[in-house]
Amino acid sequence: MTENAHTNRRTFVKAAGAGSVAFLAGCIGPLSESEPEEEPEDEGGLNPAEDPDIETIAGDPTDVPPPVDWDEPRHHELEMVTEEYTAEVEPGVTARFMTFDGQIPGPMIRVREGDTIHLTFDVPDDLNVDVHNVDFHATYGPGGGAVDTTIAPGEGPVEIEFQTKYPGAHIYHCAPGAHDHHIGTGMFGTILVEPEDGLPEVDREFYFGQHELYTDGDTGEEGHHRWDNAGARSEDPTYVLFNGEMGRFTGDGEVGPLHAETGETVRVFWCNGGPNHVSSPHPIGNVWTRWYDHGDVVNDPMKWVEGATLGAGFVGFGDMDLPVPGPIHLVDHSLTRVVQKGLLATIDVEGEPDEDIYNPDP
Ligand SMILES: [Cu+2]
Repeated sequence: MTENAHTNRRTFVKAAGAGSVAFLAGCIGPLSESEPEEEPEDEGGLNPAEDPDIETIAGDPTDVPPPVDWDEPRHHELEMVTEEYTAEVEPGVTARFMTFDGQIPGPMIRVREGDTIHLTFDVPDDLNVDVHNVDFHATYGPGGGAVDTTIAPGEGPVEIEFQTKYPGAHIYHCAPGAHDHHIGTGMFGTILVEPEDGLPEVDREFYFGQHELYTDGDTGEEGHHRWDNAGARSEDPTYVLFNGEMGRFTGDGEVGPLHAETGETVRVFWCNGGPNHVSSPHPIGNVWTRWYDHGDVVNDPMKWVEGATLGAGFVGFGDMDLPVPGPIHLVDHSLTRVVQKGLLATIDVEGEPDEDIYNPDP
């Protein structure tokens, strides 16, 4: 995508004809043309972990486009490519992921109310085995664009154009029929449509995608995990993750905690891909000074709330003040998902203590 709407994506292919598979994307439609994955047979264990074909599937939470700085409607060229990869969920555990642009969540898109987006969408046959599309909750139109972007590998690219008529933080996701499989393994992201007057300024912004991974293995069981339709039907995920990888942004993780400083204000975009579970976003050791419930940027945000309910398939976001140092743990307060299924990220706040506010040794 050009201009400020989107940050750092790859190279893409030129436009061609449109896909023709019609269905009720955005609702429950008929199954995609690809075969549903077979139910795994219980043979007493998983296959060995596979060699990952990407270093990580996790998007960088600091990779957030800058705030809108224009005050007239603008045109954006947006290019999106779907990419399927085997990657590690945690050491010794691999799974097959489906993504927009090779990362979970898909890249954050940031535009202004009234802007126009020209999307070129492709499903290259060397990176995909399944049919994909994209449903933007930020636009009017059949399936949010999914009806006209549905293509099999090698069939594209396709193009659509849409206007962002209403503001808010919205999700985009794949909706091919097997919505749950494609979203659960990574095909979702955020499109933020800023209101005409913009949003309050903050010092740092972070972007996370929560999702459920349903597999034929147990949590932590070494080997290659395959998508499990039975687990999805009972809505009993093996993992609940930020960005497709367990603990990547914690004290134990590959990257470690994210950084902020006392005195700053930070914003967290929380994209709950689902596909099924309502989230209860909470910052342990802090509070949402402002919480933009379900991405509502028109009404006054909620104030000083410890958490909120965030439906599956929606985006909320919150701002925090950082008066004292220490870790802030981002959790879904349905805490089994945190302590047993992998959902945790940490922001380490560094700076001077304020013992009037918090004194660890009075
Ligand atoms: Cu898909």
